[in-house]
Amino acid sequence: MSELETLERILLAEIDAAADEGAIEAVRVSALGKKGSISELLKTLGAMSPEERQTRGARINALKNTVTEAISARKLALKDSAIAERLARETVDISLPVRSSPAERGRIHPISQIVDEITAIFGDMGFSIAEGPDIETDYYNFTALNFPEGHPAREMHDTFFFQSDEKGERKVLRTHTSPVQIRTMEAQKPPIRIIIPGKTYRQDSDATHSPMFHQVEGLVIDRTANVANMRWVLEEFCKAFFEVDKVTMRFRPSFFPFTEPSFEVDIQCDRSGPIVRFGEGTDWMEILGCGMVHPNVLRAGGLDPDEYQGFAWGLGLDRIAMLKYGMPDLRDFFNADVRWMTHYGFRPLDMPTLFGGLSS
Ligand code: 2NM
Repeated sequence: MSELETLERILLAEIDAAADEGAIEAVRVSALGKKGSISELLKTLGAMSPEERQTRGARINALKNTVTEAISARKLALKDSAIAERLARETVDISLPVRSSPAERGRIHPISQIVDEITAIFGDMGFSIAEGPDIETDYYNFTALNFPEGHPAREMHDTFFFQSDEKGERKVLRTHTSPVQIRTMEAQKPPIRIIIPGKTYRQDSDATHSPMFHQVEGLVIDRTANVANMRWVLEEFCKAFFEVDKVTMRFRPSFFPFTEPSFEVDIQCDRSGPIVRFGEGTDWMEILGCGMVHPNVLRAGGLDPDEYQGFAWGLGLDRIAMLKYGMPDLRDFFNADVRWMTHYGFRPLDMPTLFGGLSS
C-alpha cells in the first residue's frame, strides 16, 4: 500500500470516529491546517520534476479532495444526529388533555354575582355604592333609625350584642345596612343616590335563614323625591334584574320604624313549575321593603325634613339568589363545597353588564 493510501485510510478512519464538532475540527487541522499532513505533502511539490509533479501532484490533490469531502459529510451527519437527538428528547405528548388556567377554573359565588348584577343596574341609573362597618354602635343601628329605646322592633331584630364597654355602651353586629345611610347623610349633601350592599346579622338559622345574610339597601334624597319616583326606580330594577320586559308589582302597606309610609313589594310570578318564572303567572312573591324616609331619620342624618325628603328600600339577597338561580337550600351558600361552587358559581370573566346580559 502506498504512503498516500495509508494516510487516506488513517484520516478517513479518524473522520469516521469523530463524535462531535470539536473532534472533527481537530482532524481537519491535523490534515488540512497550515502544518497538517496533507498541507506538508503539498509543500513537497515545488522540489519535484515536472513529470513527477504531474502524477504525484494529482494524487495528493485527489487525497485532499477526498478528505475535505469526508469532513463536510461527517459534519453534516453530526449536525443531523444532534437535531434528531434533541427532537427525541423534547417531544410533547399532544394527546394529553389541556389543563385549564386558574382564571377559567375559578368561580364567582352566586351572592357576589348578585351584588355585581345589582350594582350594574343601579350604577346605570346613576347610583353610587356606599359601605360601612359590620360592627356598629347601638346609635347607628337603632336610635338614629327611629328605633326608640325599649321599642319592640329592637327585639324583633334578634340582634347579636357585644359586651358593654366601661361607659355602658354595647356594640352590635349590624342587623341591616341602614346605618350606612345615616353615615352617608352626615358626610355628604343631597342629592344622594346610593346603594349599600353588605353582610348583615341576626340570630336566626334554618333552611331559609342564616345568622349572616346579605342585603342591598338603597337611598335617594333630594327636595322632591316621592313615592312615584320610588315606584319607577324599583320597577326598572325588577325588570332589569329578572330580565323581563314587563313586571307587575303590588305595594302593600307595612311598617318599618325608619320609613313612613312603608310598603312591602310583591311581584307577580308563576310558581307552578320547578323554578319561579317572573313577568307571568298568577302568584305573588314578596321581594323587598321600602318607604319614604321618616323625618326623624332625616334629622338624625343632619337634614331638615322641611327641605329634603327621600325614599329607601331594602332587599335580602340570599333568598332572591335562591329563587333566581333555583338553589334549594340556603345553607349550601356558606359550606364552601367546591362541587356546589362548580355547579352554581359564575365564570369570573363573564361580568354582568346591562348591554351584555346580567347572568347569561
Ligand atoms: C328596608 C325597608 C324599608 C331603609 C330605610 C333606610 C333609611 F336609613 F334611609 F332610612 N335605609 N333602609 C329601608 C326601608 C329598608 O328593608 C327591608
